[in-house]
Amino acid sequence: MATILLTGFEPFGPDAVNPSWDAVCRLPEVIGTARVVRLRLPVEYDRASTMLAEAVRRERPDAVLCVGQAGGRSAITPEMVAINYDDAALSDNAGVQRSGASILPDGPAAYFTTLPIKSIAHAIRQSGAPAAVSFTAGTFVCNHLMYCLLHLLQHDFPAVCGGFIHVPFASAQAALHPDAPSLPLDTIVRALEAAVRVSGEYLAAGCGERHDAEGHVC
Ligand code: PCA
Repeated sequence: MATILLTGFEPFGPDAVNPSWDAVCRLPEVIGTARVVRLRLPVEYDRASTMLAEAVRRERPDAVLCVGQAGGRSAITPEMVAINYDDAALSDNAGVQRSGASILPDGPAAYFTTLPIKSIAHAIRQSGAPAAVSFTAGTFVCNHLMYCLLHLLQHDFPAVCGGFIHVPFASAQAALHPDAPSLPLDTIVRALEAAVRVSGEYLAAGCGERHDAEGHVC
């Protein structure tokens, strides 16, 4: 059985909750062909990526799927790419603010996800939630974590797949963000369950690209 390491974040900014962790917590321990191992991460550039690297070395997962909140988005968005750039007006939870800093000065400009995000987005929509592939994970802690994860995997664990999914606000946050879209937490949980199921199937199939009837990657 494959092991998938799933991470979510603690709350940050004005929010008392973060639906990424709240949803990850509610997932069952076994989903399809995969066993789920969970990790709650701080919203801190450096500590989040260090804790994730430690967990990858400890747990030896077959895939790593990190989840974060993207307030203002209306859909669940598997991320295509992480860029080598930290830049946010908001400070992280350790009080660190970064303006246009490279994550790794000698690292590549970007890393692409190694999870089948088109299939994941499709499966999420079938679970009843809106989903779309995203081509920016932002320039705050989530992008930083995804970049550091994919760098670690490429260099030290090339057989391990990695990716990131942003989720909208949960309905419980709507009072604090009346003009932003939100989804019921149950819907986010079902969506992540679908994402893990597809990732497990992808691992079980040997990580080959999937193609639809017309030969397009899906
Ligand atoms: N979202 C932030 C960081 C933590 C989280 O859940 C982001 O999108 O960078």
